[in-house]
Amino acid sequence: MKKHVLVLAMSAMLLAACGKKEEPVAAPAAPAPVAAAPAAPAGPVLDDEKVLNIYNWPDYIPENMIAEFEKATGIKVNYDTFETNEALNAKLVAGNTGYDIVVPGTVFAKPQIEAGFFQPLDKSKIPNYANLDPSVMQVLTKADPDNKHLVPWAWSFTTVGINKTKVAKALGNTPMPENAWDLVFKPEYTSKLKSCGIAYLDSPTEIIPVALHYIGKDAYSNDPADYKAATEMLAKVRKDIRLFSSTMIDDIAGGKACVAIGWAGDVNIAAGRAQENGSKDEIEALLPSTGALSFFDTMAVTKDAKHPNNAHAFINFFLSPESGAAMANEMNYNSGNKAAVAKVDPAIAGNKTIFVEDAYISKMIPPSSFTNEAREAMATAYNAFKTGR
Ligand code: SPD
Repeated sequence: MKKHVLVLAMSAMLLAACGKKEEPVAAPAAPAPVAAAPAAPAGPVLDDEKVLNIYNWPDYIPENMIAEFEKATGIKVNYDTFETNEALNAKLVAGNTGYDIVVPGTVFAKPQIEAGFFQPLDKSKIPNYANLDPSVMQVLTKADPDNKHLVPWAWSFTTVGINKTKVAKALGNTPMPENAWDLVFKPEYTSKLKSCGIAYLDSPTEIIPVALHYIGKDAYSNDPADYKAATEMLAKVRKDIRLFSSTMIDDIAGGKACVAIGWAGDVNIAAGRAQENGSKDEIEALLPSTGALSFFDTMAVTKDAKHPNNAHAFINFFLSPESGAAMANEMNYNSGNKAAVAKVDPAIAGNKTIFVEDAYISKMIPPSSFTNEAREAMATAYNAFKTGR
């Protein structure tokens, strides 16, 4: 990766040097020739049809980003959303998605790349690729060896989010546990917190891995026997779970849930939304003592994209320092864009659940992936737990 950054930097230096050398040649001595037209600034290569179809998670893009891209390029963006990796995967497996860019998590992207769902990126059309954080690109190689198909959209971690005010009231004299996962997995706590609402993300590949981690197993185990052990633990708290949610931000901000298994970025969004709605309650994403599960969502261009050039133009736009900073400042997500960091608001840059400190990063469980068979077994185990069977 470092080599790649170096090569890009060196090419840029070479180009700059070449430009300087050419200047005297372009200013010839008399007799004056017909003046050459000034070179137009090289813009991105676009497709004839000025359209781009994007499929992404909800609440995951700064408010004006699409409008700004449309204004800069004349491309009309159609933007749809999905709520789980499973939903996106089902679309990709069915084929002919109609989307040019999709945003899978790396846990799913590995088998998706292997299945040939994405085309390799043409990095010559993404000059802002050089802004990416090499350490993030290194993590992506687990799903995408050689970084051929994916660039980061954002990363964060799956954790426990709480409405501190409501949780303190519901727990009464019981002190907060040392390990925040106890709040959502240990009957001693869930039996008290059910009064103010416990919510789980509604997806097998979100809940089973954190449950596996809680019972001391590999969060990315491909062994169905481990799923059985995880759902045995989960069955003990099933009656206390109020919601299996795909609208977590509103559920926390609106008071339907006081504790949730959710994504740190969304919990931070919920905190801001509750404040906007006039709530004085403190909402926060916790850093469990045993670690949280980091995740990386990525952009990929579908293999049959009808607008691949427009897709590359959007990826380049997204990888600008301004877009990266907007992802942090507005959406509370770290986009893995190193050049953006200097433009991030100090309050956001100091939020340890957005810009996670190295000491906690080393505690986090990095993403891995599941085989298709394991995912099926996991879905069966999860559905049995959810329906209380
Ligand atoms: N607001 C949308 C956040 C998207 C999060 N994707 C999470 C994937 C984790 N496995």
